[in-house]
Amino acid sequence: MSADGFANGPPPGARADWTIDQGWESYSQAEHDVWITLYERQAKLLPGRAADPFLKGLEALDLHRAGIPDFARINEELQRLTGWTVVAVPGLVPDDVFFDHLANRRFPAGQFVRKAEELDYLQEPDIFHDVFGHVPMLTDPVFADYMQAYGEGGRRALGLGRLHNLARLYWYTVEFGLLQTPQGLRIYGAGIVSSFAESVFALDDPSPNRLGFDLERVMRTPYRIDDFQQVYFVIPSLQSLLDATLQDFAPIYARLAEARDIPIAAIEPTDKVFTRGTQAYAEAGGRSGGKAA
Ligand code: HBI
Ligand code: FE
Repeated sequence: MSADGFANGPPPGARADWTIDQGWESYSQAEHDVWITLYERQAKLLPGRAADPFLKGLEALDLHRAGIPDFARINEELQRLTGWTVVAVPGLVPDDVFFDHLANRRFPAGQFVRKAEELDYLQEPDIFHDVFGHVPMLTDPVFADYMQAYGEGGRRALGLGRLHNLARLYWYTVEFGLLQTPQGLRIYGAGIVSSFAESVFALDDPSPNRLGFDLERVMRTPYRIDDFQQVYFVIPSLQSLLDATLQDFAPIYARLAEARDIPIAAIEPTDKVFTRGTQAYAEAGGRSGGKAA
């Protein structure tokens, strides 16, 4: 939604904090079937690809295969585990609203589900992206703390005009992050784990760079919103991600104000390189023209 889409406050029927009732009983069987199709596909694909905290969260919340989960039900378990709750929103909400929810351990999830004909690509996060992609990681205490710290940092970044830097941190961790494990790289980012094709591309394709996570470096790196990422950043542990947010960002923001962006496909001399990508997919035109290997 464009920025002015937020100019006149929450849409009709939404509360001042942009939340709405999920209205679980009003989902049609066709909508439940879309969830089941997406769920079954990912549930088969992800063991051995998704990070353990994600798979454990999926089990703990029993995002069962019988259809779209009722937020009231999953919130009982989620609240008990980490104090988080999922709240329904009509779609993207303004940054300040978004950060305020996260800072209060409320995850705003789209209430709508994608159409059967847009199974593999949609512009705005729907309930599958948000609830299947994001919510299982919120059962992990360390990641739950990270997401709240992100919300608090977001409010500060807004005030300092550094939102675009912080949005990159969110993008390359919460949405498209990879975790290093003794068994190899595993996915924890919601944008990957909720996507059939990117769950394969992000780990297996020789095209993207895979680089060690560094907070300041990530904040200087633009990202793709319309196609697979050209670079993925790898963290050694969820704790290291939380630790990175517990430092004072003011000196970082001061240096960022003087630093140039790093070209999206570039590898810096200081980067820890897991994969030096070919960029073949992006150079062949990506989703429109390119084929994953
Ligand atoms: N709103 N519902 C919703 N979901 C998001 O992921 C979201 C948002 N508003 C703003 C936003 N994300 C990003 O701009 C921030 O992460 C920076
Ligand atoms: Fe998301």
